[in-house]
Amino acid sequence: MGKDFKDLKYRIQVSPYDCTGCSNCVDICPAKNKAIVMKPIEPQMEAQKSNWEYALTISDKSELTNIETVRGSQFVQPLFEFSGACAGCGETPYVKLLTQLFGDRMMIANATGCSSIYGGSAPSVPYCTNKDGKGPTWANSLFEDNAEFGYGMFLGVQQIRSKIADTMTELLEANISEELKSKFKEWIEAKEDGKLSKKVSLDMLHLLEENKDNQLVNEIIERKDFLIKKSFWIVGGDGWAYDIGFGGLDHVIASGDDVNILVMDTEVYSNTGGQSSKASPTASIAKFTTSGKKVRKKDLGMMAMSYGHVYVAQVAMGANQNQLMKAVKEAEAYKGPSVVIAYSPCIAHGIKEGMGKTQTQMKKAVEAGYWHLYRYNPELKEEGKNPFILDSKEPKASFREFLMGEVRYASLVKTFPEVAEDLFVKSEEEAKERYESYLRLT
Ligand SMILES: Cc1ncc(C[n+]2csc(CCOP(=O)(O)OP(=O)(O)O)c2C)c(N)n1
Ligand code: SF4
Ligand code: SF4
Repeated sequence: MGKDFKDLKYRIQVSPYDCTGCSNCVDICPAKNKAIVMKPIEPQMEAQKSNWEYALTISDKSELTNIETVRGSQFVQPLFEFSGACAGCGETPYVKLLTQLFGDRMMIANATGCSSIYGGSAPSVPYCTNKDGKGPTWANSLFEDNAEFGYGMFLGVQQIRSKIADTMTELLEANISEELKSKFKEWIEAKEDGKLSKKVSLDMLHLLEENKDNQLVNEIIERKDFLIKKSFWIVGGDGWAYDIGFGGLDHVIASGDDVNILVMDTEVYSNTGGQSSKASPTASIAKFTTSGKKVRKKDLGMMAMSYGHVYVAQVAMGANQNQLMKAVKEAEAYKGPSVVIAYSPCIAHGIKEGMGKTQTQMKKAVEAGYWHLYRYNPELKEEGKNPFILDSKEPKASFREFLMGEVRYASLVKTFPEVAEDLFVKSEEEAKERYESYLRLT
């Protein structure tokens, strides 16, 4: 288990009540002899019941390790669990990871789409709290204004936190304990740093209580939920980000403010049954483009990069977990707007090998040059370095084979054979052009 977990035992315990049976965990288990295997639900339901209940009594041990690694992050309690998404959904693992890294100080603005439905189907919600009662703040807005909605949340919190800073500055001249004054100074310094503001804020709480006779200290106590820097995440699908909510997304990234945007790109409007969006690539079949899409996929990342001040990354969990980890950490730490575009296989793709292979399908997409991994970090520019890092290797696998592995492409051969070949060639050429355009930035 490594030095950090010395003398401890490790077990992966699946919840028999909530496992959807997608089989991705088994598919991607890297051990030679799989550490986890699929078995029929009966009699596992009965057999695993008491194991699961016991597992729930075990305390979180994540403080023993560095949680900002792929391995370490998975020891943290997810604050998003057991959603109602389809088995094997490519979107949900990204949301889960975000809550493991930032969940206790996260504010989420969720665009309408699959993520708002599996994220909040009343009366149950998959978002939960940790042992300290902390968890993500979550709200869903309209499909057309989610970026603005999230930005409003950001501005509101920013206003409250500036008020706290003003009150602390005023209190530096008041008759309160010197210890509290020095904590105020520390907080003002650490205010915009997620980890540091958490530490200083927690250390300050008992001092605030001890000085609560002071009216201004009381005003800070009233706003204590805002002492820790929030991690703002504006999330949604490609229909929202590339299409109907794009104007708002553009407005928000142009602001230069510190918000993070996660676009889960299923390349269709998934929640309403798979309509074509501006993220759908050439030749793909979707509703409104049943004879294959004639126009190329929009390059949202490139558009965001054109500002120069926006952190942009394209990721695919199943293709490179380390790159995803780096991108998410960098995006969150960056003091301006960040856009992370995450490839998300979906039932709408008709993956021939099934939804148990969604993680593997992401890997195939990258190896075939269908999807590209990169990070654009404006901070590197300030250090005199190239801000663009292409994380994908030169594609070597067959592009056509990748397309033929999904019904959204393969069925075009049967339904519109006269256009299929030309559209497949066009799609491949466009993907190559896209790769070359990234290569030129390196
Ligand atoms: C203005 C508006 N148009 C249409 C809809 C209907 N609608 C709800 S979710 C959705 C699709 C969402 O697609 P996407 O953003 O790609 O997210 P996904 O479901 O793929 O995660 C649509 C069209 C709506 N809610 N509001
Ligand atoms: S990855 Fe799929 S099969 Fe494995 S535990 Fe999770 S839901 Fe169950
Ligand atoms: S329709 Fe697609 S994006 Fe929506 S929950 Fe199912 S697999 Fe996930």
